[in-house]
Amino acid sequence: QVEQIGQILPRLLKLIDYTNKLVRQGEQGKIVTDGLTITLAGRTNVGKSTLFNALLAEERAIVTPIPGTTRDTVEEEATISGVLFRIIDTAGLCEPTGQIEEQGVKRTERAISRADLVLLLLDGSSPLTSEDHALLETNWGKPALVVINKSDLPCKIQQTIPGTVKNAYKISAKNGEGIKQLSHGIVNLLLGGHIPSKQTILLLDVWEQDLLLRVNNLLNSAVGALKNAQSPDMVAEQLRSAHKAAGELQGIDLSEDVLNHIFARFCI
Ligand SMILES: Nc1nc2c(ncn2[C@@H]2O[C@H](COP(=O)(O)OP(=O)(O)OP(=O)(O)O)[C@@H](O)[C@H]2O)c(=O)[nH]1
Ligand SMILES: [Mg+2]
Repeated sequence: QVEQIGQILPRLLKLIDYTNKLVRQGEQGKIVTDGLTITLAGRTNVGKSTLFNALLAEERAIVTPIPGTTRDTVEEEATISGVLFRIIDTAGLCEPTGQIEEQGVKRTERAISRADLVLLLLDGSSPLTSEDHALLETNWGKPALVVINKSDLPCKIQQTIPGTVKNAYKISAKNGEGIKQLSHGIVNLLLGGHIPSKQTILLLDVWEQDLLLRVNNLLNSAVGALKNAQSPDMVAEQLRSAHKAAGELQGIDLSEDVLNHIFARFCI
């Protein structure tokens, strides 16, 4: 038995490696088809809409020096470094003073909850306000980057940014300075620098993705059970389920008879 377990374990670990790779390729496939969502957040007047336009390379959102210009979320698609992104410009996060602001803040919060990445914008040309501080202390529960805008003006904020998000990019949304570095930073953070290509992706539907994750989980459980010297029956049951799910994934309906036949020869 010990000898057989010794043989099974490396093969299972190899299979887990393989399914891990397929899961990653499936995630990349989802990114290619669905894109990733970036939400621009920050207090009013920091330059969210200007950055939004710069990322889209078009004058889509209204930009004015008047705080509170953007009242509603505005959403557009853009390709950054060959990756499809959905970028959402939002109403500045502030203490709402009326019904419009209240609705705007609610929509901003919804846009943040949908985001794969939050870009928290600060205005580097004026000292941090209590609103900036509150936003810097926010736990977004997802990847976030701090972007210090208006680098074309004299800097009025400390180099070391307080709060939970450590990576800060200096840009001028108005003249384009630092936008390239920011784009690289975004792709690095979300994709580990790997641009999904046709050769490295796997297009799976939700059902297939589910099955693949099930195979992966069951194989991991089987390995855990083997390592903890749990009953061979338990290991066999997990492997049997993993095999069945892998069969389904390939469109093969493995009936009980077929499984019994396979597992009759497969003794642990
Ligand atoms: N000098 C300078 N001004 C900028 C820059 N980015 C934005 N601005 C100016 O800052 C003001 C506010 O810009 P917006 O893009 O409207 O700011 P916002 O964060 O969308 O503001 P709200 O919609 O009110 O929340 C405008 O006058 C912009 O021209 C920049 O990089 N440099
Ligand atoms: Mg705006």
